[in-house]
Amino acid sequence: MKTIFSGVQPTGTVTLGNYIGAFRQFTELQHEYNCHFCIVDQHAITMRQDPKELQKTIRALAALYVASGIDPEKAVLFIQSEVPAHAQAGWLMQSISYIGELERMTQFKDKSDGQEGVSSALLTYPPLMAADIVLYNTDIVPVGDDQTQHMELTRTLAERFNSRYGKTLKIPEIRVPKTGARIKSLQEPTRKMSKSDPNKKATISLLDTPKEIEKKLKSAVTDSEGIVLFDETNKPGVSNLLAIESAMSGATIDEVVQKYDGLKYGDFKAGVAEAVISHLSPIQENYYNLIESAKLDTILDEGAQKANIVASATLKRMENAMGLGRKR
Ligand code: ATP
Ligand code: LTN
Repeated sequence: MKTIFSGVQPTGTVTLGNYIGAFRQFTELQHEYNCHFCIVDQHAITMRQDPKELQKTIRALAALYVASGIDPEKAVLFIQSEVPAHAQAGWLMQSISYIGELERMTQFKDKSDGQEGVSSALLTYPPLMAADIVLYNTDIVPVGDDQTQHMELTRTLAERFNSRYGKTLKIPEIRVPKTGARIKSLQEPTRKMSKSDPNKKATISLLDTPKEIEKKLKSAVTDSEGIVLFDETNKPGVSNLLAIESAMSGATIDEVVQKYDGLKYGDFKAGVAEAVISHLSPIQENYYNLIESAKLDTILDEGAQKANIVASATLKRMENAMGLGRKR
């Protein structure tokens, strides 16, 4: 059976973009693959976080993974910082990364642009991500398409490791969803919807109430044409809403376009809101049942234990290959 690894940062409430680009794939894949899903809290601290808030966000993210359909009997769900091999292997991957290639990462450029006191961990984020992935002998990494560049670097680093130290690591492949790989901001539909966007009107969170969802979609930026058509270049706002409804209802984009043929944007937005609300309501119900439960802790404890076994074995192989410590 092939192995899957993916991670989501606990940096805010999971958005519809994360759900459509990542979570939705995870729940489908868990039936066919040996899956590992991680709450990458060590990645989150590459930007400044409030410790109390971070702890809450980690738990909420864990609950949302399970509420969206991750079955702990089928997939290993765990918190990155509870498996020490990640930080250790991250250091090893840093030692084979070049500063120049890290500085070229667009996520680094975007997140450091205009900031004072940029953390050095923001620069060395990709070798940690590469470590996350190779530790589980991962074949496939399901992510949204904003992670393409990081995945290319992950492959480069794994190949570099193997060519320097002998074949030790598996070279992973990226998997992006056919539709919904990049859900856009509701306010600036040329930018991606992002958990950490300070403008709350731009994102729909998985925990938004029906009223909030209706309101945000009503004020979503579209265009002045008044025709519901899929054209990402000329009609990014409308196309984004079409992609959202298609992901929520399971209908194809063409079917959704047909549904709104001849209708006004007001009706279109109300229809999209209805599709989002009915898709999210069972997830929200599961979430509120789980968030305070001891069951969630058991899932995370067991997940960390299982992850530790695989990850520490790979770490040992990496250290041996590099000649660290004494031969074991
Ligand atoms: P942040 O705002 O803190 O950078 P984020 O919203 O970009 O967070 P991540 O934790 O970086 O979210 O990503 C989690 C997963 O969601 C990744 O697989 C990523 O590719 C995917 N993803 C993030 N944003 C979108 C989006 N707008 N559309 C589709 N997939 C997305
Ligand atoms: N960089 C990713 C989060 C992430 C990840 C990973 C995704 C960290 N480690 C390993 C897949 C596999 C992001 O910003 N979305």
